[in-house]
Amino acid sequence: MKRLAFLLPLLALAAGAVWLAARGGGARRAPVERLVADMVPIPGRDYRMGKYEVTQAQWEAVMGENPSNFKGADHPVECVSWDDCQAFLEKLNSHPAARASGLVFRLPTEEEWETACRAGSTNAYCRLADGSEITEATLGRVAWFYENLSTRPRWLARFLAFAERLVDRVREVDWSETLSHKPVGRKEPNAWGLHDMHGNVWEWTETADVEDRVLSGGSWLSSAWLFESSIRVGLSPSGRGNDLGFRLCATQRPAAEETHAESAENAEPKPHAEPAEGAE
Ligand SMILES: [Ca+2]
Repeated sequence: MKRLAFLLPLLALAAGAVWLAARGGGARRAPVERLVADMVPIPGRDYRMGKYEVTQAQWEAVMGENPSNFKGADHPVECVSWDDCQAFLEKLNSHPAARASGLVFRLPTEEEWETACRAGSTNAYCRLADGSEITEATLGRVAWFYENLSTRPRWLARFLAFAERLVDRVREVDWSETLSHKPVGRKEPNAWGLHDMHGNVWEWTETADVEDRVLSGGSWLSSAWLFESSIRVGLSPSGRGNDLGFRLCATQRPAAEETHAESAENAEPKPHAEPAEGAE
């Protein structure tokens, strides 16, 4: 019996390790591979949209640094200008994981972004997988915004802060207690499986507005009316802010380009190639 009692703490430790592994989702994919795998086909259209806003871990994996003000590996990257996004896209498109996917990555146009956000809804906000449509009253189901970031009672906030610190220490994850954007994918997705289209961080689009570029979706600092799918704001392409991020859009690489790239990679010099029949 004494021997069994000695084993109990070890069993508890093993159970804890199993729980932590399960909570971490098992094997994790590398950030860029994850980014490429998370492109969701948009029904009836020829493009895909990122399931989540681009995260800080993903940005850092491509660019080698993280410019975000509020740090968190699985939070959306922010403080990235439209120009910065172009540099990111150029590097991403030459990454082996991106090339292997056969996709070309870019920013969505304003129209592509709005279609993806609505997921079939014709009202101000998105449609959910169950067919219901989000209203201003139910926006908290899908969006992080300033009014719903700080609704925890003080005692609960203190308890959660303690629990979060404990989990951070064990898993070495940065769970910021500061009011800011949240890790991507914590809110319900829209009917097409896209998270955080409303809120968290504004998202750069490809669309130009005179000399500005259009941002969509509202952010953690916005009020609910700015979350309407059709609301757009313009900002200089060099503008940055801790509530400005982006999400990827991708289209299939043209077959001719793929074949050309493949044949260029596999091409071997053939100095003694026979001329084709009939050729001079
Ligand atoms: Ca967003």
